[in-house]
Amino acid sequence: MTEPEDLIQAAQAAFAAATQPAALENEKARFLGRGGRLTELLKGLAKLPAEEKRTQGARINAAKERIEAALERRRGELAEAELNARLAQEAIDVTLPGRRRGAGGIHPVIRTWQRIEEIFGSIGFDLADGPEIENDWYNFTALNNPENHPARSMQDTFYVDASDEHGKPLLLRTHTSPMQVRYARMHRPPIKVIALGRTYRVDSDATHSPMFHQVEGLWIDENISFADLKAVYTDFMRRFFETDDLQVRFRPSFFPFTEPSAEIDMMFTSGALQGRWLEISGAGQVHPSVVRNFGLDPERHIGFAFGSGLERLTMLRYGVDDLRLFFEGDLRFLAQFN
Ligand code: 2U9
Repeated sequence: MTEPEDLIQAAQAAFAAATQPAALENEKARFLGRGGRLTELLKGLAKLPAEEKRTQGARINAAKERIEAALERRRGELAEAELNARLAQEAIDVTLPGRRRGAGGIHPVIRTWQRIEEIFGSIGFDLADGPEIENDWYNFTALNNPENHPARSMQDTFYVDASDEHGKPLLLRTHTSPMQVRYARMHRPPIKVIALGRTYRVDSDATHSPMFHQVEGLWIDENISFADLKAVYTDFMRRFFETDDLQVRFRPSFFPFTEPSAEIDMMFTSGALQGRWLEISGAGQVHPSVVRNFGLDPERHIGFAFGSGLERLTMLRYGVDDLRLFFEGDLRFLAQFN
């Protein structure tokens, strides 16, 4: 028959061999459980004479206490080992660089917008503003665009489900010109103003987007000529592209709101794009009917205007060949401009 002291040794060895809490609890059941080895010893007491029963009972109780103490100790050791293992695994290396929140950047087209504001601001041009949802008069009629002009068709212009006070449907402005009209009706000449903003047309391919950005300039005074327009525009181009190696030419064209009208081409005389004429803007002398819509006498006041697409200017400045890249929101593209 096992001696109580041998049982202590056996339990200590079994507890030490258990390396997981679950295994330790199994060993506990084997030694201290109801059908365990200590219970077996206790059952043996019944057969003993009274005197021996007392001493043997005291030995068994002492053994039980020692085994329970050994169990507690081992539980403590395993819990500590588990904690240490977790700490080692989840250690934070405080010397690693932190994960920064990515800094946002300015969209390349908006950079162009800001540069244009700065350049024209420096030569005394004011900024016009106005709504993106316009009425027919400011977007078309005031700009000498007749009722039957194709630009007014549903295929070219986005109409809104709402009308102005004359019952005419509201629309998404097709150019920034209505801002200039609003400005010119509120100010007296000399007027030197630019208008920048989002514009909308039913158009979508590699060089057209249904939403795009324009800048337009308007200069109204008494003794100005096409030469002034050409000088201002050439100076703007040189400052925008940061080079003097650039030529500008005007070709005859047609717009309802200007007469005469011109397309403006430019050519770099150095660099990657050198030697090719590039269409960059439209321009012209403001049509007499439009000048009258400002409450001015076209015999006295001359106006010059130009208009450019900001996407086109941005594409040429950075060498981007597909306008859709500006609107896809792909950070691999956009991050290059910051
Ligand atoms: C007023 C009177 C006249 C603005 C002008 C153009 C010519 C022109 C296009 C260039 C590329 C727009 O983005 S684009 O498609 N613009 O060709 N714009 S003259 O003329 C005005 C503006 C306001 C009161």
